[in-house]
Amino acid sequence: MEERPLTGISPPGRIAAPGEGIGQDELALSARNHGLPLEAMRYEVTPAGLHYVLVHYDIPDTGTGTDAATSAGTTTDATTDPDTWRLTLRGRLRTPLELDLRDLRALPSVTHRVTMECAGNGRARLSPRPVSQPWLVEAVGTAEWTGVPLRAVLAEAGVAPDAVEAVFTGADHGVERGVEQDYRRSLPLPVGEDVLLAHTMNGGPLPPQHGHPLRLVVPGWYGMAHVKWLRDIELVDTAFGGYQQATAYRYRQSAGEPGEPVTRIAPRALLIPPGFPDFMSRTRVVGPGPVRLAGRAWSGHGPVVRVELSTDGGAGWADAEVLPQGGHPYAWQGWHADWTAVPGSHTLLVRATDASGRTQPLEQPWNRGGFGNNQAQAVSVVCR
Ligand SMILES: Nc1nc2c(c(=O)[nH]1)N[C@H]1C(S)=C(S)[C@@H](COP(=O)(O)O)O[C@H]1N2
Ligand SMILES: [Mo]
Repeated sequence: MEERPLTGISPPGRIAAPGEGIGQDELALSARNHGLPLEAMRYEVTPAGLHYVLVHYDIPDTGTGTDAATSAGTTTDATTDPDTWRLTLRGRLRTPLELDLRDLRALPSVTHRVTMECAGNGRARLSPRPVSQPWLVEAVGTAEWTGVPLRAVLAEAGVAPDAVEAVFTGADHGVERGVEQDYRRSLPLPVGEDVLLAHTMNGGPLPPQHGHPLRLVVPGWYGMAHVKWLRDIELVDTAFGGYQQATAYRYRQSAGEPGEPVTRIAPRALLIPPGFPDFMSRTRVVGPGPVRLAGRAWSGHGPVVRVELSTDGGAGWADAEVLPQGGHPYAWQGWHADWTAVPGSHTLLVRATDASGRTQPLEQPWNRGGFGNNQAQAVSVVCR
C-alpha cells in the first residue's frame, strides 16, 4: 500500500535531555532487537541465532522458516509452498515477472559472506542521545547468504532505459512518526553485481527474524538496505521518496534539513572481550602476564588495512596484526595483538583504518538520527 498519515499514536522524534537515562520505550526496543554477544565474534561466520536482529515493526507471518527451506519444493509449509509465496517485479520493465520460491531456487545461485551492521550501532553512546533503538556497539553479525544475483533477474525482466531506481517492499507493516507504511527502501540502478535475493542463511532456511523466505542482501551497506521478507520489486523513473529513504536514514544536524543518505558502512574494529566479565559492569578481568587480544574489523569502503590498539587509554598506539580477507571481500577480518598485563585498571582502545583512508574517530561527531557512529571502542579491564 501507499504510505499514508496515521496520527495520534507516534511520538515525535526526540533527543534525550542532558542526563536523561534510557527509558521504557528504548528498553522495549532493545528487548526485541538483540545484539551480537561480543564473545561470538570468535566465530568467523556468526551462528544464525547469535546474529544481531533489528525489526522496525513485527516479524510478519511468513511461515516458521525453521523446517521449511531445506526441503525445497517438498514442504507443505504454507509460505514456502511455491503456490503461496510470490515475489513480484513490476514498473519500468519490459516483462513484469512473478516468481515463486521454486523459480528462484532453480536459478543459478551464489554465496557471499557478508558482515552486516545496523546504521544505528553506537547510538546509545551519543551525547545528547537520539531516542531510538539504543545500541552500544553490538549491532553486527556475519552470515553466509546464498541467493540469486538481483542483476540476473532484472536482466531477464529487461530494465527500461528510463528506470533510475529499484524499490524493495517487505511483507511487514507498521506506523512510524505518523506515517503508516510497508517497510520499503530503494537502491539506485544499476545495482551492484553483488546484490542478492537471498533464500539461504548459513546453509539453511532464513529464520523468521532474518527475513524468511527471501531478503535483499546489499554487501557493504548498512543494515537498513537489506530489505527482509521481500515480496515486491518496482522499477521507477523518479527517485523514491518514501519514509525509510527520505525521512529516516539521513545524516542530519537539525530536523528540518534534507541531510545526506546513509549508505555504506564506516570502518570499525571490535575486541573479543578478553578474560572474564563482571556480571553488571561488564568490566573484564585478566591475570598478569601475556594476554592475546583479538577481534574483528570491517568496512563497507574496502578492506581494513590497519588496526591500532592502545592499552593505556589512548596515550600510545601500536599496530595489531590484521588478517587478509581470504576470498571474502564483504566480511570482517580477524586481527590480534599481544599485551603483557600488569596489575591495575586499564582501558583498551581499538580502531580500524580501511583502504579508502577512512578511520575511526576517538570522539564521535554527532548527528540527529544517531547513524554511522564508529567511535573507537574502549574496553575496561582489571588485571588482578
Ligand atoms: N522488511 C524489513 N526489512 C528490514 C528491516 C525491517 O524492519 N523490515 N530492518 C532493517 C534494518 S534497520 C536492519 S539493521 C537489518 C537487520 O537485519 P537482521 O535483523 O537480519 O540482522 O534489516 C533491515 N531490513
Ligand atoms: Mo538498522
